[in-house]
Amino acid sequence: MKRTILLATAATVVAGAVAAQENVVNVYNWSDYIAEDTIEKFEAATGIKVVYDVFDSNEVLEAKMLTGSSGYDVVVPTSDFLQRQIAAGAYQPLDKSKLPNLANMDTDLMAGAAIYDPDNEYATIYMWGTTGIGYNVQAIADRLGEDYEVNSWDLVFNPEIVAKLADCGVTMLDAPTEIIPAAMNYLGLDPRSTDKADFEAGAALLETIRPSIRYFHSSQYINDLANGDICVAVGWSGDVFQALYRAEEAENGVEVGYVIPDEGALQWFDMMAIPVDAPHVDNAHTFINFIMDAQITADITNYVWYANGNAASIPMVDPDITGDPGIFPTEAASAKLWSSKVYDARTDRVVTRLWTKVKTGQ
Ligand code: SPD
Repeated sequence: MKRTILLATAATVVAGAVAAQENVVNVYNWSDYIAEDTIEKFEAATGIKVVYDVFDSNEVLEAKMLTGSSGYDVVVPTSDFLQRQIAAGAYQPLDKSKLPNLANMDTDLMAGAAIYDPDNEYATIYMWGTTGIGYNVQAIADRLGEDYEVNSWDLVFNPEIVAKLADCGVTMLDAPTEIIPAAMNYLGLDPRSTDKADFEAGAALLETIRPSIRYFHSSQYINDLANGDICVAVGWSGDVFQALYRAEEAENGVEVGYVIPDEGALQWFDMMAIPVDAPHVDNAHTFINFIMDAQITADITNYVWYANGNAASIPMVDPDITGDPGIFPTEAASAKLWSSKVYDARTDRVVTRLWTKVKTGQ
């Protein structure tokens, strides 16, 4: 009898340990994309431990999603990549009965995201933004004159202009599906075109300016802009604002600006989704619902300077952020934004091959 009780106790302890071990949620999000206290607050509110990893490229996330068995419970693909991954069976439908905070979401923005995910069946908006130009105000004035107005893609795509900036450091995202269409748009072509000749024209322009580009990378530019180590970065809106904020905090005299060029820019949505083989599906829903809490989303926007899709959070967002046209574009600027086209496998191969050539010259 005593032995049975002992065994039962041991079994209970082991079961408890497994349960405790299992009470986790594995999250894979973009770098520099969450408030400093979000995870802490989630763990305190739910008792669920968060294992948090980061990436800075949709291609890296996509490789993991298409291979499967990533071990992640919540991931954050951009909407065009999401669509392709949904088609490949990488995600499971959201159980909306477990997401009461969906009621907080902005219906117009969710309708925009539904173009990629009909009825928002698989994902909800995390943050959204634009791909524009971050720049060091003084470095540009020194090289192009005090009166030069930074309002055009000329700054990076006009070979003569960008050559004058090469010495202070011009960088671009390592994001072929964003940079090649931006070059196409500059040439007067449709940035959503999937015509091979249009991609080739965009890539040819990029090859022309390649000697003036210091690097292609999708996260290093935040600190480099903030420290004055580079002077221009084609980058994501909130990341450039983080650079601006870091420079202000460092009081290092660097003034950073962000512009959505007059010719237009890419607007994108980053979406929270649950991989089809997620090990902790309930916890994934608890996490997504927590993020959609109005105050939690407002805290994230206030920290990372990205616009969000949570209408209920907006009154709690710093008016300097809601009022900044670089973060919440004006109507006139919005009219010129384009959304990503989803590429099929063949188009994707064309873009990848051209991108390799742009970056390596081969
Ligand atoms: N540091 C967070 C960056 C988030 C960028 N999302 C990618 C958008 C791609 N179009």
